[in-house]
Amino acid sequence: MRKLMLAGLSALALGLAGCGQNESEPAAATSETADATPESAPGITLTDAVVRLPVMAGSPGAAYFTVSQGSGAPRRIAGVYVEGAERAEMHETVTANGVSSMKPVKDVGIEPGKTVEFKPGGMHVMLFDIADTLKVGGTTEVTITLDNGDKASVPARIETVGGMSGMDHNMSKM
Ligand SMILES: [Cu+2]
Repeated sequence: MRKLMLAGLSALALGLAGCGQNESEPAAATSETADATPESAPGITLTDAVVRLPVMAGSPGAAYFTVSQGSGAPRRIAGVYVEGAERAEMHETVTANGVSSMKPVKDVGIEPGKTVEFKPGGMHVMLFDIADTLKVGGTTEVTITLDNGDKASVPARIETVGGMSGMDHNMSKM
């Protein structure tokens, strides 16, 4: 066995990194003292979390939620994790010359007194490789990680792309 195998592996890793390198991002997060409680970032409130499953299995899904910061220094959301999704990327929908497209964003700023919404047509989270354990009508958990390493989690309702009551998806099935 030569280096071929290694080369293959790193090519795979690159492929997986795709458009968002969030995962292996060194970020600004220097490891804090061990007594910090990372699971509940002080002053951070996460609400209205929804995970939308793709209509076609294997396609990306999306996650939406609202973040507000009540106190503390301005922070950046450095990463998002959705239980049941292999990978989550923060994206922003941009419209130029009447054409909308989306691009990955590395981090998203928050500050006290300000509310940031992740929603369709704006900032959103794209979900890749979604486990089939996530079912419409169920719940999962969305966790954000801040640039200082603090985290905040919230339960998210699971819907289809049709969302609300739109489309003709049978919610009781599955
Ligand atoms: Cu997107």
